[in-house]
Amino acid sequence: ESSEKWILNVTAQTPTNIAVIKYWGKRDEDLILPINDSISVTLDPNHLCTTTSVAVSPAFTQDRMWLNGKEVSLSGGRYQNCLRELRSRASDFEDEKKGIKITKKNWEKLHVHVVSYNNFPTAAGLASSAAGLACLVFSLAKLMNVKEDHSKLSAIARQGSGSACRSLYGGFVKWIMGKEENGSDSIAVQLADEKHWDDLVIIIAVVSSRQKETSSTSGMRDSVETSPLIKHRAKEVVPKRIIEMEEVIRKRDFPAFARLTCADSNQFHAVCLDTLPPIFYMNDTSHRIISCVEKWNRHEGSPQVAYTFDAGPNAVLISHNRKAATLLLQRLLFYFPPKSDTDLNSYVIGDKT
Ligand code: 2P0
Repeated sequence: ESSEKWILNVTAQTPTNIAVIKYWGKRDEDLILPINDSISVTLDPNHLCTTTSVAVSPAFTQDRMWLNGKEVSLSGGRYQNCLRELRSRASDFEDEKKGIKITKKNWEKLHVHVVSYNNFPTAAGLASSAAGLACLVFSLAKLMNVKEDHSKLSAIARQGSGSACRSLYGGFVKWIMGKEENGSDSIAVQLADEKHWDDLVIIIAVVSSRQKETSSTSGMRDSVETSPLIKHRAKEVVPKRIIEMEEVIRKRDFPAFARLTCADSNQFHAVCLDTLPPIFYMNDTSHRIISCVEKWNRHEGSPQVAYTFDAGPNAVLISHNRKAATLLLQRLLFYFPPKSDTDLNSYVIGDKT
């Protein structure tokens, strides 16, 4: 009948986040519960973000999703966990004008379609799961009229991908590891909003556009099973760094922020090397960028730029302000000169191709 020919949709946009105190290692693989707290900064939504549209209609016969124009399967456990958690919290919805009425019970039977785009090349190996899963959970929650606050939604996004829970807030965000076995207290909280420290400028140096060889999920599983260093890190090092980092962010103390951020990135990669078999996420170009920034920071007397590397060779460079960012770009272009015919918008520092 005509009254059943409706479609209801919601579109949302979510930026990715970059950890300055890293998450690496789970204590529960299914619920995605980490072995330590982490802190991240959420990027400006105009860059590195995911746009997701979700729709529901009685005409849909199954849940389906398209990522960057290609259909992907929603049958994986992580997607299913998120969908189940959201459906169980859905509320009644009514739009009299359009003749749409969905009761709480109907949500269990109705199917959704999801269309998601990253505004950056997924192949560049830049964190895409964080923005993607956060956006999926947020847009579905809006569509299904889920009446939960951001922290509850973060616990659902966490079950899609750990780092995704931190993308539900802007500014600086802490993912609290929590104590509960069911994960109910493993949530993200905002430490400071996006206006608190808005003179920071983040530059991402794409070192290689190739896909990483070891996924974060399997890499951190191997680290938890084999690295002696990861235990020391999670128990002794990170808890102190979290307290220090919160204070440093509150005070906007850039030199201390840079020292902590660089040290934590380096320890995360040391844990990777301490894993059996060792995991190499950084390459020679990454190492050259570190040396370049370290030398410059020493020369300046107090750090002007912080570097941090995730599960790949690309450098995330956080500059104190626009002036430091301009000087940093000059240095990068000097040390890693592009070929004369390079399009600077897609210029990759280290690819030999
Ligand atoms: C982070 N990373 O804190 C750390 C630093 C990579 C290095 O979170 O298995 O894709 O989906 O929970 O979230 C990447 O791990 O892994 C990550 P899952 P995820 O940002």
